[in-house]
Amino acid sequence: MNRRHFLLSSGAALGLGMVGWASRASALPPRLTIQTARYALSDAPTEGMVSLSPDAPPPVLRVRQGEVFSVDVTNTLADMTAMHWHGLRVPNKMDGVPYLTQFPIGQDETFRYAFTARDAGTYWYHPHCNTMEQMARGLTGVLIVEEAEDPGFDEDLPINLRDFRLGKDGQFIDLYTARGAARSGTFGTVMTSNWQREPLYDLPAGGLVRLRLVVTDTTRVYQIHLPKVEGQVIAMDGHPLEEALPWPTAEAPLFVGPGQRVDLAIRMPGEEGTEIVVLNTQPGGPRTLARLRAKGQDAGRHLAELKPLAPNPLSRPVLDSAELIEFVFGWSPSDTPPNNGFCGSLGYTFWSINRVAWPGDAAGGGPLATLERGKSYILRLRNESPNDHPIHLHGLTFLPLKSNLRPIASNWTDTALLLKQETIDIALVADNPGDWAFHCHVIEHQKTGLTGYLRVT
Ligand SMILES: [Cu+2]
Repeated sequence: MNRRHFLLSSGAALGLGMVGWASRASALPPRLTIQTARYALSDAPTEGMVSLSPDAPPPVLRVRQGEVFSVDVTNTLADMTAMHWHGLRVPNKMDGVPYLTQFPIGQDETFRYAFTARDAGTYWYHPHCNTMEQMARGLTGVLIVEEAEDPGFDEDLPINLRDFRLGKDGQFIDLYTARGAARSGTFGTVMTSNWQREPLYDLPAGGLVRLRLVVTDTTRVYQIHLPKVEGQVIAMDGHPLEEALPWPTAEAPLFVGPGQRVDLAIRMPGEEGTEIVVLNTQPGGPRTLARLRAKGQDAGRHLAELKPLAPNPLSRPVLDSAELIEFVFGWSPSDTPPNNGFCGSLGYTFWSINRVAWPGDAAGGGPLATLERGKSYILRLRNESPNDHPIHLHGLTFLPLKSNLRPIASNWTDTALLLKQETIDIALVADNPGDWAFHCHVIEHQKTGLTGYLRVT
């Protein structure tokens, strides 16, 4: 049994990935097999889930920065699929968008994804064909690119945050509704962290912990804070912060939309047994997402001991010469019939980009815009609807510049959370050639028109 198999079977890679930094790099299985699964999300096992093993959540995948990420994705489902590596700057052919970058993966077919992990940080993976169905049934996992050098934490805890839509019997109910798709999306009924409800994690007392919160939900915008905790926001959407973000509070929680991630450095309480909580602000009062309990003797660590994370090798846009391109996200102008090829349809069209409704996961006409390789651009993203839209761009990393509604920090990201009626300017260098999907990450919006793509020539 080699180390890779040991990591997989020991549960370290399957579950939390909570192991020491040195032994953690490249805990990468050679093959991911998409399959049906059952798992006790509530009292009774839920049938008809989709995962990468028959009875466990999708594993935390880890690779070290600069190393090659290579996995064969095999599909055993009757429905087609494709795998997308959210936030990673990969060659276009490895981006996992059906029809745009590859043909969907049919039953018993395998596609090899291989690319160099250029940027360290917290990313995730999910299907981009039959996206609604397969994500809602479980297929969303955390992908971590380890820094080339040890950042000095005592523990590293990824938490995959998402809901499931289950009835009282623990079985799936309608994964979406027309009413939800036309508004904020259809919310789940069971909130989970790593597929558990309010899990409790034992972490070293007085130790420094890197908490990676990954919102893989199809709908929910989280509003996170950790009361009475000494901590720092160190990265957002994978990348180390350029502009500091305040430590979130009950009054000013951190908004993390579908597709987004936040890395927090926290110092665990020194006294063994002390518990702290990760909370989500929501109607009806704060909700506990996870509990963290101090274990062992006080390690006596201090946040000040942490060196800032090294920046990723990104090209900084030149604003003076950047070309401005405008996009408007809104209601669908007409009842465009959905036509999704083999990647599933919700059966209706509600949304559009620049008044054009995308007919499917990634089937359709020409690009929304063509960008010249190497040039800087400012994209003006205008949300003219009364709903929030986390707008995600594949293949390129951008800097938000300003909002018409609020002060926003200018930190590298792949997903801009547009609040209702908000306009955000973002800037980027078009340095990765290909056709890059550009869509809302509320999957019901994505699947009912709010999708398109940008071409970098
Ligand atoms: Cu949306």
